Amino acid sequence: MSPNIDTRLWMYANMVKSRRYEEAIKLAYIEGKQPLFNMAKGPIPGEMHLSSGQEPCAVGVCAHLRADDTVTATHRPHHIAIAKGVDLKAMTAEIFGKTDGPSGGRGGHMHLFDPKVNFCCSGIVAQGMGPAVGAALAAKMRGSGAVAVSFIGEGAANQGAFHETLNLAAVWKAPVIFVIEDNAWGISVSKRASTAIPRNADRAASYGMPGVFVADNDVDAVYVAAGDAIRRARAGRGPTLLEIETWRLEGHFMGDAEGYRPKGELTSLQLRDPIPRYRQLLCDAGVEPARLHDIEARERRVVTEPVEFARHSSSPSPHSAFETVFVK
Ligand SMILES: Cc1ncc(C[n+]2csc(CCOP(=O)(O)OP(=O)(O)O)c2C)c(N)n1
Repeated sequence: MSPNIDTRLWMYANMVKSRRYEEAIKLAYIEGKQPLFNMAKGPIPGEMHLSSGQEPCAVGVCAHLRADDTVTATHRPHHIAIAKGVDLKAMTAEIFGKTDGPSGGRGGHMHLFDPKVNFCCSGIVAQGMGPAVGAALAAKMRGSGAVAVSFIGEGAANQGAFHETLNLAAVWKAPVIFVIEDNAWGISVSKRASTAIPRNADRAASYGMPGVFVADNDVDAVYVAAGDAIRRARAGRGPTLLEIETWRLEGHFMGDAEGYRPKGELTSLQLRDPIPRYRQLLCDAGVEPARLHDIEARERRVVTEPVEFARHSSSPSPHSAFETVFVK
């Protein structure tokens, strides 16, 4: 089913929020970092994987989700967390390594969670797939009608966990949707160099589930494909594998020199930036530019407060480092 105008505006607003958020995080991240990959310096410690360009995957799927649906995401999680409705202040404090984060600053940007909306993510590639199947099986046993969605990069499709979890999800007819965000690169390794077949969606056939490919980072097409898969899961008809062609407009991580990108690739991707493209589509559909302008102004304001909150939150005391570890 195609998205109605309210859903389309929600998806646009969420994509804008996500992009403004990544821009704000990027600016804060580079403060005092010289060279850029000096992870110990500046207000945000550790690595930083930005999701700019991949927003259609997050909004097109999460537009269908309820708070009790589970989402597991990856080391590149901000766009998905935002679309799932994760508390932005707490999330930002975690990214800054501060005590107001859900893990008291110990998890950082790759290890965010929010039990209110059943969201978590992990820096370990393919890690979220098993827990997503577990959450889906629990929902099925409880009869809650909830689903689980496991977001992964295309690099994760070559992990053993991918094949094990797809198999078990199909055996159990679990209400789970596996979403591959195919940005064509696993760090600096191209998909062509790592993956035996061009379309990971074809792998679904090995596990007797539908495999659906969505081309061209197309927001509305993601919404339609995800809606079909989620309705199917809620109706008790089991899992789906969704492969979305997307692109990252930043390096693998902040400080990545991106020497592996073919000349001109980034410029051509920037020209196909999904956010201005969607804006144009909405204008062509008759949405007043002033309405889009209001949304843009509102979302720009929304990201300012969490960053200020995180900056002013306190840092954990050094001896609290041992509070959450097992010591013999
Ligand atoms: C199990 C495991 N192996 C290796 C790594 C190191 N690593 C971090 S990100 C990454 C590439 C992931 O590529 P992809 O899944 O396509 O996601 P993307 O970064 O493109 O979003 C690798 C190999 C890891 N974090 N976990």
